[in-house]
This record gives sequence, structure tokens and C-alpha cells, in this order.
Amino acid sequence: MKIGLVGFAGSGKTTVFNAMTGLNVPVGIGGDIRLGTVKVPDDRIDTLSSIFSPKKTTYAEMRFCDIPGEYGADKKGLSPRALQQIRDQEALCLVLRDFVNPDLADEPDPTGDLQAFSSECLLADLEIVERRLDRIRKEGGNAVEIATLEKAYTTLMSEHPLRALSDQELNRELLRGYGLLTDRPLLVILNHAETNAANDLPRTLKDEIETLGAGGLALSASVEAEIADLDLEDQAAFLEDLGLQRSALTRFIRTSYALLDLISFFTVGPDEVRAWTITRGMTARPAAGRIHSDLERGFIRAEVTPYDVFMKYGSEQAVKEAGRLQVEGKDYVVSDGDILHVRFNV
Ligand SMILES: Nc1nc2c(ncn2[C@@H]2O[C@H](COP(=O)(O)OP(=O)(O)O)[C@@H](O)[C@H]2O)c(=O)[nH]1
Ligand SMILES: [Mg+2]
Repeated sequence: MKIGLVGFAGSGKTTVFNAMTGLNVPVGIGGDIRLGTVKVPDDRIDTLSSIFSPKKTTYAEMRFCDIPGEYGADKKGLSPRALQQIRDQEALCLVLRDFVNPDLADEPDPTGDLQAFSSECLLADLEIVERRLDRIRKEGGNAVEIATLEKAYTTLMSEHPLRALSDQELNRELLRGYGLLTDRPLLVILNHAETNAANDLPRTLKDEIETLGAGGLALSASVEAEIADLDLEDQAAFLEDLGLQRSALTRFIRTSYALLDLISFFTVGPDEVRAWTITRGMTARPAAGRIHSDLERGFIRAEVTPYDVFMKYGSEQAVKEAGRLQVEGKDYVVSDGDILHVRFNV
């Protein structure tokens, strides 16, 4: 699962990337594409860890990719390499600059940048869909596929991203192989100057983001980078000075997690308290396979305690005594926050 940080040069992508990953990649225009792992903050893991005092506590992880977003030869639009790098991502996080960057001549224009990026993606998709449609019509291909491509074509021609269409309106299964950009989940980050760190998204931008079928939030990358460098005690004072409740990074990472339709289940014990990542809707058997392939192969049953039930009774023993322990088979659909003990035999 990989989220790409995309956007125009100097918008703060690498600054956000560093704050999230704890890496120290050089900032400034240009740079190489980088991949980093990010822990997904989760209060429930913190609580379970304080209850079980395990030797090890492991958070869920996500991968973020910092994409430089180099311009094409004409200095306008993205280069073919940048577009390809963007296509390799499962979801996109667009960073919009809303601060004065001394390296750039132009004033911040987040709304303009959002429109520019959106039309860039629209045009790239349109080119793919048009080419494919030409070919398939000539070859007299599958009628359902033609209809799907036509639907995509008219949507893009009317300047709407494919993401805005429902699953009923668009047969996504058929388009999966095309790597279309406007169908990728999108999260828009407005990167404020430090002085505006506590400001929300302006109404107009919020509306624009909604029209694109995307999610949005505001933060200041510089502030997040500073917070990430501070000790916990200093963080609180710093946040208060800025009028912030908590680091926006936590919300950002959790929003990205949800954007990919990812959920966590937990395993607990004296050795390790751990969050495991699965896609929403996954059943117990493949979910057990995330822990170890033996658990999937030799799956017998899963003993399940939803997090809230566990917290209500305070211990696994108390849950059992109250008759609230769920014994589930392989077809059980795992919910976010389920605590699992997998019984297996290989
Ligand atoms: N004032 C201010 N400067 C920032 C902010 N975020 C990034 N910068 C600066 O803008 C420049 C470009 O940032 P960078 O993260 O390299 O942008 P990228 O090209 O999108 O990766 C660097 O000098 C950063 O220190 C911010 O929130 N406020
Ligand atoms: Mg960069």
C-alpha cells in the first residue's frame, strides 16, 4: 500500500515526508524520488500496550513516496517520468503551497495549483482512454468495455474526474489495468505558512475539493517538521503557543489510512501488542494469513473481542466470563479494532 506525495516543486512535499518518516531528505526544488515507512498512530494500541506491558509494541505501517514532480520539457505540465511515478501510487496526496517560497517568483495560489494539477491528470487520462477507445472500436471489441470507456470519455471531456462517479456509474473492474489518475483516491493538503498553522481550509477550496470527490485538510509542514523534532513535553507547549490541539500529522496519516480503505485488527499478549493492516471487508482466514501463512493454512477459528468490548470488561478473562468472547469461523468479516486470537493446526 503506497501513497504518493505529489504536487508542484517547492510546495513542501519533502518537508511533510521528513516529518512523517523521521528521515532527513534534503529539501528544496528537485531531488530524487524516495520511499519511506510511516507508523500509523493509534490510541487503542497505546492503551492496549499500557494494559499488557508487552516486550514489544508495533503500530500499523504505511508507505509514502515523495515524488519530485519534475516539469516536462516545455516547462509546463509534468514530465512523462513524473506521470509514471504518480501512476505507480495507489492513492495520491496533493500538497498545495500556501506560503511564500523565496526560491519561487510566483505568489502562492493553492486554488490555481489544484486546478492545474487536476487538469494535468484529466488530460493524461483522456489521452489513454481516447487511444484505447479508438483501438477497441476498430477491432470491434467487447461492448461492455466500449460502453465503460465511453462513459469515462464523456466524464473526462466534461472535466470531471472519474473518482466522482459511483461504482454503479462506472465499471471500475474493467479500467483497473489502465492506471488512470483521476480515479485514484485523492487527499488534498493545504500547506499553510507557520503564522496560519491553526487555520482550516477556506470555504472555496473546501468546495472545490468536494467536487473532485477528494478529501482535504490543512497544516503547516514547517510546523509539523518542528514538532517532530521536539521532545513530548516541549511539543505540548509549542502546540499551545500556535493555538493547535495536536500535531496535524496524526490526522493526516489516519485520514490517508482510511482513504485506502484500510483497517487494523490487533493481537495482544505479553510478548507483543500489535496492529495489523487489512483492507475493509477481509475475512478471518486471509486476515490470519497476515500474521503468518501457517495461521491461514491451518486456520481453525478466531476468538474475537472488539476493542470496545475489551475496554468495557478490562481483561480477556472478564470478557470470557461475561460470555462476550466471539468464536468465529473463516468467513467472519474482520472489523476495525477487533482483537484476534487465531486457533490453528498445521
Ligand atoms: N514558510 C514555510 N516554508 C515551508 C513550508 N513547508 C516547506 N517550506 C519550505 O519550502 C521549501 C521547499 O520545501 P520542500 O519540502 O523541499 O518542497 P517540495 O519541492 O514540494 O519537496 C523549503 O525551503 C522548505 O523549508 C511551510 O509550511 N512554511
Ligand atoms: Mg522535494
